[in-house]
Formats: sequence, C-alpha cells, structure tokens
Amino acid sequence: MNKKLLLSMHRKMLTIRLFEEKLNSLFLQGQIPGTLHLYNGQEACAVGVCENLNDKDWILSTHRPHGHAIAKGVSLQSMMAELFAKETGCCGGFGGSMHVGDINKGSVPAIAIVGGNIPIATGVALSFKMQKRKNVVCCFLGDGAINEGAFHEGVNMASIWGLPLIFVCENNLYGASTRIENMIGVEKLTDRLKGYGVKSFSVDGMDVTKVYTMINNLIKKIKFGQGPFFLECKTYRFVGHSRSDTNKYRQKSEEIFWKKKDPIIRIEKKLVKEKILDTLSIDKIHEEIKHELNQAVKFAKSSPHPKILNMKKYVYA
Ligand SMILES: Cc1ncc(C[n+]2csc(CCOP(=O)(O)OP(=O)(O)O)c2C)c(N)n1
Ligand SMILES: [Mg+2]
Repeated sequence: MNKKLLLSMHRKMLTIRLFEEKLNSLFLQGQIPGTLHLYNGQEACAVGVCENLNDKDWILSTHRPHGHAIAKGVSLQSMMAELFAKETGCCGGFGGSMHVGDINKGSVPAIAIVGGNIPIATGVALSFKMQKRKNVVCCFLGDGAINEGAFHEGVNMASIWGLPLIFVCENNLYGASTRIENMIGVEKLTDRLKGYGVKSFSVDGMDVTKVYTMINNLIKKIKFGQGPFFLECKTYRFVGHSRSDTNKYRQKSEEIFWKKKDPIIRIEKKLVKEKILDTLSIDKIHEEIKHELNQAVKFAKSSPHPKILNMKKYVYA
C-alpha cells in the first residue's frame, strides 16, 4: 500500500478520534446539547471505506455518524458548529450530532432511526443506476440494524435490481446493551444474506488497510456490473453506547482484548516500522489536528444561533 494513502488514512482516523475526544470534553462541560454516540475504536471502518470514494459516491450513516462524515470529507468547522446547534452547522444547526452530513461531499445527513437509512440507500443506488451514473453507494449500519424490517426490504430490493451498493455492517458485538448472540439466530451474521442472494464478506474492521482493500475490490466488481454486496467489519466501540451508558454489561477482559487492536496505534506502529514516520512526526500530526479542532470550536462558538423563521427551509412536504 502506498505511502500517501497510509498517511492520509492515518490522519483521517486520528482526526475522528481527536474530534470526538474534544467533543466529549465539551459535552461533559455542558456545552453540547443532546447526547453523543461516540465512534471511538471503529475509525478504521469509516476511513477504509470512504478513502475509496469520491464526492459523487454517496454514503448513508447512522446514529453514530461523526466518523463517517469526517472520513467522507465534511468540514470539521461545519460539523462542530452543527454540534453546537449553530446556523453555520452542516444542517443549519437544526440536526445535531445524529444528523451530520453534507450532500456536496456525498454524505447524506445521517439517519438515527436504526435501519432507516437502508431503504433510502437502496433508493439512492436505484437512482444512480437509472441515471447510468458510474458511482457507488455505501450504506453504513450496525449489527443491531439487521433485525429491522427495513433491512430485509432494502436488501432484498437492492438484490433483485442489482444495484451499485455496498452495505457496510459495523459489527461491534452490541446493539446498545444487547449482545449479538441474543439478537440473531444464525451462527454468522453474513449467513443471513444468503436468503437474499447477496454476496457477503467479513473483514477485520480494526485494520484500515484490510477494510480499504476489501472495499476497493468490491467497487471494481460493481464497475463490472455486479452488486450489491454486504461487508461485515468486525469491530468494537471502546466506550459506552451513548454518553449516559456506563457500560456495565461488558466484561473488562473483553474490552482489554479489543483495546489491543486499536486501529490508530496499529497504523502508527506500521508507519514507524516502514520508516514513513518517526514518533516525533507522529506527535506533530497530533498537534496539528488539535490546533485545527480548536479553530473549529472557536468558529462554532462565535457563530450565530439559527433563526426560527428558517426552520421551514428544512421541512419537506
Ligand atoms: C428503530 C429504532 N429502534 C430503537 C432505536 C434506539 N437505538 C438507537 S441506537 C440503538 C442500538 C443500535 O445498535 P447497532 O445497530 O448495533 O449500532 P451501534 O449502536 O452498535 O453502533 C438503539 C436500539 C432507534 N434509534 N431506532
Ligand atoms: Mg452494534
């Protein structure tokens, strides 16, 4: 894998991690309204997927969307402003954490209803096919979403119409506090796709290079008219489901096991081993990103609140 790509993927994963660390501290100070579903631990999934996409390829996201949006190129300033519910936010300050996105970057404002984004992704991919666009759609979903009716309808229709769509399922082993074994009757999550005639694959979702390569191959197949596909990324969230979750349902040993697979530490070790970066230059990148984030917070804080009159602009009839 070339140096430029590795550096880009490292910077993006680190930006996601540091963005959310900043956000968490602002939230604990009472500066961010609502709640947050942090992506901490899962960064390799968003970055490995989105690094393969351009602005005309679209992604659809979930209630845990910060990483997807950053990986797809949504600006940090407009995201931070959205989290502060300011007019300069990517949804004009009316969406908040669970709806970040920017259509100009091919990032559909996220949908927090579990599975709700799936039929919409099918619709977007159908429109791409009808318009003969050479682009792909990637639909992120959690393991919990595969039990929603919307999943079955969306996946089946994508299959019968042969759409340019990749369902990217981030299997972090839990839907809120419920463990996956208590949610599905099949042995492997990917077994379920057989019923719909959708080819499915699994990948180590803690290794960005593996996710990148897998998506790259699937996109090549889509360009030859195949699709849709389903990719399970085996991953783990390092923190609770939301900010009010103290995580009591998980074993400490399990958390330690997954922490050892931290995708950012993993790529930093690789960059050092391959002599692409040394520890000093890694520290410098951390500082550069922190500076960028402080600028984004300043921008958000100094932005105006949205005007009530503008609310109608975001309601569709
Ligand atoms: C239809 C619906 N049911 C319940 C919820 C509440 N809820 C939000 S996230 C979540 C768990 C989702 O689990 P998963 O899909 O595995 O995503 P993860 O949180 O692990 O990223 C639930 C039950 C919701 N948002 N939408
Ligand atoms: Mg989950």
